[in-house]
Amino acid sequence: MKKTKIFALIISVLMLVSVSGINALSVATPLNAGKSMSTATLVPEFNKEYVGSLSSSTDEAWYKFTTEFADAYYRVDLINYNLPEGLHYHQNPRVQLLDINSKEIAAFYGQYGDGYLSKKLESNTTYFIKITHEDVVEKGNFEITVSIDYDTAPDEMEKAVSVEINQTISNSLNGDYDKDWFKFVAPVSGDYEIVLDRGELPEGSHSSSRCVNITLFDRYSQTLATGFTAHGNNAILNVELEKGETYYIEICMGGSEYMHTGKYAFIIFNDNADTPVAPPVVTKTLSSISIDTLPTKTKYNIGENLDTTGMVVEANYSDGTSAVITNYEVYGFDSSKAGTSTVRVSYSEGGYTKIAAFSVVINEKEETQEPGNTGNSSFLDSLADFFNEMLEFFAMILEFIINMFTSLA
Ligand SMILES: [Ca+2]
Ligand SMILES: [Ca+2]
Repeated sequence: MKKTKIFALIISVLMLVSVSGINALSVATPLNAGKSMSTATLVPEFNKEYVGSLSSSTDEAWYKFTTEFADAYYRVDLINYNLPEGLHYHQNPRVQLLDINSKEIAAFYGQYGDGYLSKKLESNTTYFIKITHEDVVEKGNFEITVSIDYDTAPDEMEKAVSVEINQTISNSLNGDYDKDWFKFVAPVSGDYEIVLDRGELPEGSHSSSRCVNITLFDRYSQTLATGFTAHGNNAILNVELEKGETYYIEICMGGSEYMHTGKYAFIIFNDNADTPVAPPVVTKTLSSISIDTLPTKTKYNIGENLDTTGMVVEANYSDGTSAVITNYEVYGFDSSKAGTSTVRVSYSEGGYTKIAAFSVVINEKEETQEPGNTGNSSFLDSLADFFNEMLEFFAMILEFIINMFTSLA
């Protein structure tokens, strides 16, 4: 091989390495951790991957985040990039979730390096994440993500959400002993079959403590039937129900696997039921949301309220279709200080929640400038401010003189 060819080869390999390096970086954003609770680094965005590091066995990586909604599960995921990992707990990274009083809310040692926790947390509260590793001798990286999952099925029987029979109902278990309660009224007397598909949840083995559990109750909380999904099979309950009676379904993970999160689906069958024919099983799921048109107002003064007039939000689905949505939630707007405020738009459908964001500018003073007119704006602004102040000053002197003459007269 000629020397030039070898050089060309080396250069292409180097280019390939650097390009893949850039790709890897574009997925997760570096975010240096604080070294103590008081210097904990704020996780800027939920559902986004950040990369931090540990450099010794006494090193501590501290992050913090503030919750927004009640009835939301906050999940902390850790992926070990190149820290030591092994069979024993001390050979893996340790992740602790603490409240402001240093009380541990939940914790895990990454199994073979990786792991997660999911907890239903108080709304509008700051929590801390502490990451340590007993076996680190040189600097290594990890990836951390804090994400939100909404629990759309209540945890208590009394609040059970109503569902129809002969229709597929999809929802998700969100970890942390999540229980999902549903209720239905039997339209006819007779035999019913309730089928639970574990969906994304773990397969489990013969013991119900390791599986997705389903239980049917009558309105007196008496258990009528119970089942669990094992060895990849659906859980099937066969029961005889009475017309007009209300029945309750509880779905949860078995005790030893309570932290698992994922989607499931179930259906309550009755062939003779006088209800609409079941629609085809929906296979499309919400994959993202996008802000199609930004709100007309993008600049605010301190203290002003958010105005989303003109905003168009679209939901995008796994089958490539999309639809304009209006029942989304907007949060995160803060006009208490000047600068840029990130406004988030959140939308849930079929157990999936997706978030999009846009930024607005919060101005220190009243802005008279037309939107889109940039250029020498800051110079013009200060000139306008200067003249305004001059006018105010002359008005003050005039008022003083008038007052003086009035009092003399
Ligand atoms: Ca749930
Ligand atoms: Ca629930």
